[in-house]
This record gives sequence, structure tokens and C-alpha cells, in this order.
Amino acid sequence: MTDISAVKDALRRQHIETPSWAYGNSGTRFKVFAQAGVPRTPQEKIDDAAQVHRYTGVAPSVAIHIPWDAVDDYAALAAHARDKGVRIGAVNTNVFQDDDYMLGSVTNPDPAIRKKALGHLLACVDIMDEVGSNDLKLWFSDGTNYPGQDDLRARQDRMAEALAAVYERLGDDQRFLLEYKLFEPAFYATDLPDWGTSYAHCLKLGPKAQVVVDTGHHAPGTNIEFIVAFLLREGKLGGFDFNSRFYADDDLMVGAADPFQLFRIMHEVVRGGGYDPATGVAFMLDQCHNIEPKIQGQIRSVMNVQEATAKALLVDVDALRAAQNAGDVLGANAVYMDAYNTDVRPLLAELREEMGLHADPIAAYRASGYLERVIDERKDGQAAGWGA
Ligand code: PSV
Ligand code: MN
Ligand code: MN
Repeated sequence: MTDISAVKDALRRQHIETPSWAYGNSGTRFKVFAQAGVPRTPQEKIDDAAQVHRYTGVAPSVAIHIPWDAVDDYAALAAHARDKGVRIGAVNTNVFQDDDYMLGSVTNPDPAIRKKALGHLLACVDIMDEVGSNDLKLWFSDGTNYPGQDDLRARQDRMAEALAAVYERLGDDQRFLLEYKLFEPAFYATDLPDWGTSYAHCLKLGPKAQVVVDTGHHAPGTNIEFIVAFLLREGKLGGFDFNSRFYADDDLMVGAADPFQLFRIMHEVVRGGGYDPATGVAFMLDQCHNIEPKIQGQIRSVMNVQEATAKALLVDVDALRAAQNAGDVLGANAVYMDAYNTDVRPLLAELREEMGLHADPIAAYRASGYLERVIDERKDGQAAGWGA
């Protein structure tokens, strides 16, 4: 039997980080549909992130992306976040939006461009120092489009060299989270295409290098929960970029495309001890709300993660283990599915009320009039997009 008050305690302590870029306008390469009331500045993105925390109670930090969230005074940005009741989380690097990076950033054949890219990564560690962040998130679009275009092995050497330099620069309480992605924008060979490549680089460097799993960055059909279980077992799971996908890197709301997959992932997280804050697994969202309202989309996503987590915590571990050990295939599967099929919404509503929150975060947010207010306040000036 599962102890409901222990489940509630665990859910109360949950921490889901929202991304600053989710609050800006975004779209596909075909069209960005502008929405009214979208933030114009990094500060306004933080204000919107604070709304998500206000109504869910479990989203106390916001990731920033540099240079999209570049400001003159990062300490002041961190203070702004604190004033709004949140803090700055992971610092995301960006070595993919500069003309110089057409043939790669840290793996570019040109040493001058490699130097420039590394300079940005190190500057982001300076920003971490200023905002008090522990996590540097590294994603590289580096790769090639055509066979023979560049030397695959030399590119790995260049990657290793850059990662070692960043690792060296990290402070005692800092780490980097190394993201991988199967393809896009490189279509032939991405330099960090899968968890194994990220893992191998991280393993060589040491404990401050960890792998981050973006749930949209795999081939269709990949068993992501297996990757999660394996990385956790090796002490190398740094965190998640949660989102959901139907086809490729769709960046849709997590839990929208495949809530069962999210449950399976959260089950492995719980099973592997990754839910314990001491393991340092960061639960971050990496999404874009192209056609739906953004703050509400983030609130819905946070709730989807909470629901999957609640179900994972409800798995009757003793019954599952007994069935597994007895070789009872269908019995074990039934225990697993019972947890997934539990309607956890009443439990979460009750928990929110215990936390002094409204039972229905979406309804409370909609009733607050926040969006109408910012639509009015943010009429003038340039709305931030996915990017600046
Ligand atoms: C790349 O597709 C990625 O997942 C990386 O995390 C980037 O930083 C992010 O998207 C930007 O949305
Ligand atoms: Mn990502
Ligand atoms: Mn992505």
C-alpha cells in the first residue's frame, strides 16, 4: 500500500523550472503568430514565470538563455526575480544563432570561430556567478549536412577540448548539463546526437559534467525511460528538458502527446532515486507555445508533470516487486497500469488547497485578469520573440 501523505509531501517539494523563452513569441520557420501581452524584456519574462509559480506553487525558478536574456546588470536581474518570488535557474548557452557558426561552433574547423564560441560559454559561467546559478546548459547545433563535409573524428576532438575548458572554469557548486539531439539543424551528422555521446564526454570529465535529456530529441520510438534509468544508475542524469513531440523536436506541452511516456519516465526517476533533491536531477521545461496562450500553456505543462509524478509515486512498489520476482508478467504490468490509470486530479487539488493555492491553477490564473492587464501595459515596444 502506498502512503498518501508521503506522496503528498513529495509532490509539495516538487520543483519544475520554466524557460524564459516560453513566454516570448515563437513559431515555425513558416510563421510566427504574435500574441498580445507578450513580454518585451527579460524582466517581463520573469514576471510571467512568477505567475506560473504563483498558481502552481512548484515552479520557483526560471531558466535564462544568453544572449536572448542579455542585460547589463545580472545581479539586478537576479534581484528582480527574487522580488517576484522566483529565482534564476539554469543558464542556457547559445552558440547557434550567429553567422559565424554556419559550419559549427566549438567543432568548427576554424580555430578563431572555436575560440569565439568557447568565449561565449565561459562568459555564461560568469553570468552564473552573478545570478547565483549552479547549472550551465550546453546545447550544440554543431554537425554536418553532407558526408565528407568535415572530419567526424576531428570534430569530436574539438568538442572534447571545448568541454574540458568549460569544465575547468566551473566553480565548486556548479556543473554543466550536456544536451544531445538527434538532428536539426544538422541533417547528416550531429556532433552530439545521442545520450551515449554526451555520456562519454561527461564521463571523461568528471562529476560536474552531466547529461540532460530533452524528451523531444530522440528518434521516434526510442525508449527514453531506459535512457533515464541507465543514466540515473550511473549518477549521470543531470536533468530534463521536458516537452512533447509527435514527429521531431516539436516543443509542444509536455504530457500532451504521450502522457503515458511521461509517466514511464517519472516512474524510472522515482525508482532510481532521482526524485530525491540530493541527486540533483533538474526538472526543466523547454517548450514553445506557438498557438496557445503562453503563461497558461506553462501552467498546464507544470500540472501535466505533477500528474505524471503523482502517478509514479502511487506505484505500489512492494506489489510490483513481488510480481516481478515471481515472474508474474501480467501481474506486474497490472500494478504498473493501476498507478497510471489512477485519476490523481482530486489528490492534486487537495494538495494545492493544503498549500494555500487554488485547487484549479488554470481557472485561478484566468480569473486573475493578469493577461488582460499586461496586454494593456505592454502595448508599446517590441515583444520578445523566440530569441531576443
Ligand atoms: C535545441 O533544440 C534546444 O532543445 C536547446 O535546449 C536549446 O537551448 C533550446 O532548444 C531552445 O529552445
Ligand atoms: Mn532543449
Ligand atoms: Mn530542442
